[in-house]
Amino acid sequence: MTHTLDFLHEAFSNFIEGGSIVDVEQFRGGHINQTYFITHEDGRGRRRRYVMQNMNRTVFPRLKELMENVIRVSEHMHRRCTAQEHPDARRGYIHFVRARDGRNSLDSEALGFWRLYHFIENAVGKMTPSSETEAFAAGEAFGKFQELLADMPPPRLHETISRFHDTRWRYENLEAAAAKDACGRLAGCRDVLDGLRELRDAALAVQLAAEAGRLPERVVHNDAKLSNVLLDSTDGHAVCVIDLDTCMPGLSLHDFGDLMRSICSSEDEDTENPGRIVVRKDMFAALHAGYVKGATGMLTAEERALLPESGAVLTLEVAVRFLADYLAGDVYFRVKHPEHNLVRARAQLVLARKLVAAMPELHAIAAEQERE
Ligand code: GN1
Ligand code: MG
Repeated sequence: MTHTLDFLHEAFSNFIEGGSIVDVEQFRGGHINQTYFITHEDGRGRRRRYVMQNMNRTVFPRLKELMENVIRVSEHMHRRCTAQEHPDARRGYIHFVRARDGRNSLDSEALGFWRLYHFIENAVGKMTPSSETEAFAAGEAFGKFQELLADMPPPRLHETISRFHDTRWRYENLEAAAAKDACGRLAGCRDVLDGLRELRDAALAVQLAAEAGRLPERVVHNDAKLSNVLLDSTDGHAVCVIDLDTCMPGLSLHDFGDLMRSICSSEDEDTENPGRIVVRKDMFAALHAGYVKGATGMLTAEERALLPESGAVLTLEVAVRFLADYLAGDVYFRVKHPEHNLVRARAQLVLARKLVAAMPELHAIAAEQERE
């Protein structure tokens, strides 16, 4: 475990008084924060599970603003789910637990920055979908998520990480990291760097449309991979969109593109065998249908026209970020071994190439659904 049990007990006791912690499990997913599942038993023998997270201050320098955003988003989701008499409303939003001093998190010099929320029972996050039903459910959940947030009252959400989906800037950072070659790793990854350079035009498709004023700003999730929507363990329906840390003003296509990246690939994000990657067109069809249904008429014709392209855009953007981090010495994404970021970048580059090659077919699928 990254933190000692004593340390975790102390952090937890800032939120919940009394009772005892009966189990702690570290969550192995996520590239940024440290996440623990805590089972607590209160004085009357009642057990409850919580998620306790230690937030990464380097990646999220504006944690106070981040917490304001996620609480506003989850409260708005709660209101909208309740108003719509959503059948599973109780599990449809993240329920944060306030610290005992009334704040929404614990910010301590000694312990770090922590937050706590209720564990959502009987639901799972998946890396790759097992069926078209799951792809549809995930698409619908994120479409609905964007639609539910469309009437969020002002003010605009804080931009907690600036230039998060500024693809051109991500490329500039990669070039700067390659020029610096801080760890002497460039020689071992030139093929990936060249491959990413070749696809730069495809990577800029969404940004250019936005800069031309053709895409509306919306409140979006910005990290809409499949594992960030929990699916019911019994029947697979989408229960809750989680990991709201990057919820910010952005483009609908940023979410759809990330969904494509995680759902339309036959392999994991960090596969060591990128040659095996196949673009799952069946999954794309299900995802596209679910997303458009969930967004219930909110999307403009220009947004809909770029949905297929957004998958390659987001895949390239994250590949560029993985490679830049590899060159800089793994300072941003958590890695399991020294070559991990390079493995991720290579896999995502291969996926992007295959998405670009499949573009005519993806457009044909989307067009057919538009006609129905
Ligand atoms: C990071 O930590 P996680 O897995 O939720 C990253 C995303 C990337 C993703 C790649 C704040 O998200 O932007 O798309 O890894 N989050 C941040 O899997 O940079
Ligand atoms: Mg995230």
